[in-house]
Amino acid sequence: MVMIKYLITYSLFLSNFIVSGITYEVKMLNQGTTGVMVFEPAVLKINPGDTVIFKATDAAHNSASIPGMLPEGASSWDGTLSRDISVTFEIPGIYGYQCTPHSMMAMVGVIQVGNSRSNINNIKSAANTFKSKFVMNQGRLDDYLNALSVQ
Ligand SMILES: [Cu+2]
Repeated sequence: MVMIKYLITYSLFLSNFIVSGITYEVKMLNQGTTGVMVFEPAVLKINPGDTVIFKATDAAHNSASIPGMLPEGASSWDGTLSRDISVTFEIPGIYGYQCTPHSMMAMVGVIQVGNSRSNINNIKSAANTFKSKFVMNQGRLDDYLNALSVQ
């Protein structure tokens, strides 16, 4: 009887684990190892069903999806300043996001969900428009997208 209980508990644990996916943390920082006003890590490859918690490690940052830098059918998100936000990614493809008040400083990040790169051309064209407003770190978004393609 104890053994059966154990097995049931164990299989419930396993199915929870599979359904809920893996949780990653991305810190929102004034100063990171690669520069100022950064997400860390800014480049992530995850699986569908995984969750990313954007941590308000430093204040006055948020995480918000960039219009035009989402796979078709994916939901946008727009975090509150200085608050953690948890986003679960179900739809495969490439996502670009920003910190709204520091987007001019290229405080951006990219996430690839699954192996689908079907929206890479849309992402690149949106990135070209978006990066024209950067006043510093002009190469960051391109570097991140390139880093994603070799992962
Ligand atoms: Cu910021």
